[in-house]
Amino acid sequence: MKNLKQAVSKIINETEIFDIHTHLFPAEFKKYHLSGISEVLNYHYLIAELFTTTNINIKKFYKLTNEERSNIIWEELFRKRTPISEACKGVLTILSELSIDYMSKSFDEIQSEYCKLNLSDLQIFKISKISQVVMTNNPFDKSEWKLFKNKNWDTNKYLASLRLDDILMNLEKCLDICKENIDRFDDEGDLIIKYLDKVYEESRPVYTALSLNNLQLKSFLKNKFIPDILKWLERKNIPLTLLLGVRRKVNKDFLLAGDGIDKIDLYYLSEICNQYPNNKILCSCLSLNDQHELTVLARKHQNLKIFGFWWFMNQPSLITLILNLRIELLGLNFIPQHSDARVTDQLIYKWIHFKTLLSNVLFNHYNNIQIKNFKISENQISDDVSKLLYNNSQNFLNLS
Ligand code: FIX
Ligand code: ZN
Repeated sequence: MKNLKQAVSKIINETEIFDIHTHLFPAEFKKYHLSGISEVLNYHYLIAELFTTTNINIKKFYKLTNEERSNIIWEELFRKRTPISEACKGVLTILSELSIDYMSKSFDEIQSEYCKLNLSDLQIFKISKISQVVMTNNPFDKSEWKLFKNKNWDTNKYLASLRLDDILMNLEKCLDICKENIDRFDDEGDLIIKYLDKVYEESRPVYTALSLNNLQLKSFLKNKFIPDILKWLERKNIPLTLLLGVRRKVNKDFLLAGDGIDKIDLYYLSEICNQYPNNKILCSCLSLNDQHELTVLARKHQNLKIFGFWWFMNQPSLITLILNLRIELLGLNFIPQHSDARVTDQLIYKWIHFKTLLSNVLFNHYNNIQIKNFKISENQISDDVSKLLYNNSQNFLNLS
């Protein structure tokens, strides 16, 4: 095919996206929905960069309003220094996509121009070609769970997922919440399952997720509640999503910006896949060290699907390297990216950055098979890209 490069890039830009892991909430859920330039600058990736680049007093910084914080971040990272990190470039991508000429303006001017655009979440979905996002919903956070009492938002655009980290981290609190909602139960295991049944009915989640450090991963199969939870997931036919390799509070003063990477042993992931062959497992690992083994495991377990470039992995140099590795070992049988967006506007940059990398990587692979006389058509490229950005997720979540 002539113009293969342009064809791949055009198809990628026109393909609808299913974003399988975000921390977004619909605009109707006002207290939790984040949008706008001030929130974009208050991203914990940029806050960590600010803390380690300057000598700013962390406690004082956290006492400031979001407005004041975003002003400082803009001044320190975008004006006094060259905004060259991936998180900074993300902000520049958003501003340039929205045609805001930030170089010649003060931060106040940038903000007021941004505000005037009055972008809604659905407009941002449209700009970014996002058709659906999966939220992260904690059924043990009473205030956040009110979302499902309202149900005044588009449940086809914002799908739910149940985040169960609290069962491992704060069991007593979880049991109290279960008891407030469930009158009759046999034992604690039965209580948790009955509560999961209740929140399932309320939210219709597309998967259940847990983020684990190494110790939690190692002891996962020994946890007395896990066999019942896995049986429950099998009955509901929804995957267990494992986000592996986080070490929470490496620097606790940094708060949300203070989490780091743990060293994990993926032998235990393989054991979960072996012992529960009827459960579907979605997995993303935080450290570069684990990517090769994770990819090999996805070749060995039919019930395991890799997704995304999570957090510290979401760097262009690493994405290119590991995307190639995944294609080399798995073909197109993985879910290449999720945004992890917390602020709706971040969808713009997260997906533009990824699509540029995907386009280059796919072009090289198609070019390579063309040299071997394989005739690739635009339709076939379109099918491939749809698998990567949409269908692989939909199929694994049983939505299609
Ligand atoms: O645990 C998670 O789902 C993480 O993605 C987040 O909690 C993390 O803070 C984040 O925003 C990473 O992108
Ligand atoms: Zn996340």
